[in-house]
Amino acid sequence: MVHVDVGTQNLGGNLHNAMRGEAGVVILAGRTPYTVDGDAPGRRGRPVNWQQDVRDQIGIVRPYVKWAHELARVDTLHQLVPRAFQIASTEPCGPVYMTAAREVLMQPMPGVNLAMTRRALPAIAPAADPRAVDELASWLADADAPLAIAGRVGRHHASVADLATLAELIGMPVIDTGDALNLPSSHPLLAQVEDIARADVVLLLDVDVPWLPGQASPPQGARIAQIDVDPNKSTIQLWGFPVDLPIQASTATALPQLRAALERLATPERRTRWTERRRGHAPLQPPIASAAERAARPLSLAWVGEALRRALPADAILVDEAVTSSDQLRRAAGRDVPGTWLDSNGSGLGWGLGAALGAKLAAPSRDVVALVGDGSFVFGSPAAALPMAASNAAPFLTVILDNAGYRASQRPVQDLFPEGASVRANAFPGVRFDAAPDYAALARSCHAHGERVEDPAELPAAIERALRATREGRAAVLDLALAPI
Ligand SMILES: Cc1ncc(C[n+]2csc(CCOP(=O)(O)OP(=O)(O)O)c2C)c(N)n1
Ligand SMILES: [Mg+2]
Repeated sequence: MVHVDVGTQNLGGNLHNAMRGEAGVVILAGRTPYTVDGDAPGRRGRPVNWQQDVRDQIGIVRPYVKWAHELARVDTLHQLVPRAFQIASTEPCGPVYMTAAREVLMQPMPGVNLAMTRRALPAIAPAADPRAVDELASWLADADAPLAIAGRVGRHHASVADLATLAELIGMPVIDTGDALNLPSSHPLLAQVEDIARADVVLLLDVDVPWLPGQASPPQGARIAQIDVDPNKSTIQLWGFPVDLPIQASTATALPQLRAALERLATPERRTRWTERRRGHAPLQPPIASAAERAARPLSLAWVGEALRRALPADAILVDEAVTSSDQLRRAAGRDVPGTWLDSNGSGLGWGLGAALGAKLAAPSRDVVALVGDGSFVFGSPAAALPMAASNAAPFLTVILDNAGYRASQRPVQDLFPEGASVRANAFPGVRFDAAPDYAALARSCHAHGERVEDPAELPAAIERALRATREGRAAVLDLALAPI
C-alpha cells in the first residue's frame, strides 16, 4: 500500500524487480479525492490533494504492471479486488496496481459480497503441446552435447528435482543462472558458461538472458529449444536470441512431460549413450578456500562463502544482492535445498533488505541471510528495513560485502575506456566511497546487532554471534571488509 503518486514513485526499482522476478504483487495506491466541494465524504481538504492530482498516475507504473485499474465504485470492489489477485498470481505472475480515491473508500458498502474471492482463482498454467515435447525429446535423445540453461525453474520448488532427474536420465549438463536455485549446487551435472560453446542442442528453461554477446554462445549449427510460460519475452522490447523450437508451457508441468517422452525413447543403446554422456561431464570443482584465502586480509570471498556454508543450516534462505560478489559466493556458500537462493531477477538495487524481511516473515523458523554489496545495503534503506525487522519480529542477518564502492560501476569505465582519464588518474568520481558510514554502528542504532569484521580468523565466530542474535530475535549486520575497489 503506497501513498498516491509520490509513494508509487518510491516503489522505484523494486517495481521493476517485481516484474522481472514474476512476483505477484498487488499494489494499492491512494488517488487524490475527486471532489472539491459538495457533500461527498472524503472531499479535498489539504494542499496535497491538489499537488497529487497528476496527469496520469497509473502511467507511472504502466510498463511494469500486468494490469492496472482505478477503483471508481464500491459496487464493483467485490469483483475487482479478487480479479487483481487473480491476475497477479496467474503465470507469468507479476505486479498489478489499483488506485482508490477517498470518496470511494468512505462510501458505505451495505452487504459485502465475498463470493468472488473464492471464484477468481489463478489460472492453471499451460502444459506443453505433446507433439512439440516429442520433437524436443528426439533432439535431446540423439544430441552429442545437449545442454540446459535454467533461469527461474526453481521458483517451483518441486521442479528442482524434476530438472535433476531429467538431466541425470539423459546426461545433460545444466547451467544454473542463479535467478533461482535450479539445481543443487553440489550436483555433478552443473555446467559453466564455457560449455555453451560446445553444445549442439540447447534447452532454454525460464531464462531471460541465456548468454551474453562476446562471451560463450552456441555454435552456428546448434539447435535451440525453449520452454517458458512467456517464450516471446513479451515484457522485453528487443530480445534477440535465436530459438528453433519455442514451447509455451510451465516448466513445472513440461519437465515431467519431457522426461516421460524421453523414457519412451530410451532404447538400451540410447541409455548406454546417455550414461556415457553423464560420466563424460567433469563435475565442477568443489569450492574450498585455500590456506592463503583463509588467511587473507582484507577478507577473500572464497573464505566468506566457506565460512557461511559451514555456519548455515541446509534450509537457511540466502537473499542475493551481492552484485559483483554474487557468483563466487553462490558457488562457495553451497545451496542444495530448493528455495534457499533468492535473487531479484532484475537490476533495481535496494531490494535485498526488504526481500530478506519478506522471506523471514514467510519462513519465521528458518535463518534468512541477505548478502548485499555496500552500495546495495545503502540503497536498501537500512534505517527503514532494520526497525521493520524489529517491530515485525522478523530478525534476519545482513552480510555486507564491503569493497568501499560500486565495483560494478567502476568496471565498465575500466573496460570501455582502458586508456581513459579515470584509469590514467586512478580516479573514479562517485564510485569509490571516501566517506562511507560506519555500517555496524548504523545497524546498532536500528536495534540490530552490528559488527565489522576485518580479521579472517574472527569471521566464523562473528557469523556465529550474528546468527545467535537473529535466533534470539534481533536482526544482525556483519560488515565484511573486502579489498577496496
Ligand atoms: C537503483 C539502482 N541504481 C543504480 C544501479 C546501477 N548499479 C548497478 S551495480 C551498482 C553498484 C553496486 O554496488 P555494490 O552494491 O557495492 O556492489 P559491488 O558492485 O561493489 O559489488 C550500481 C550503482 C542499479 N542497478 N540500481
Ligand atoms: Mg561495493
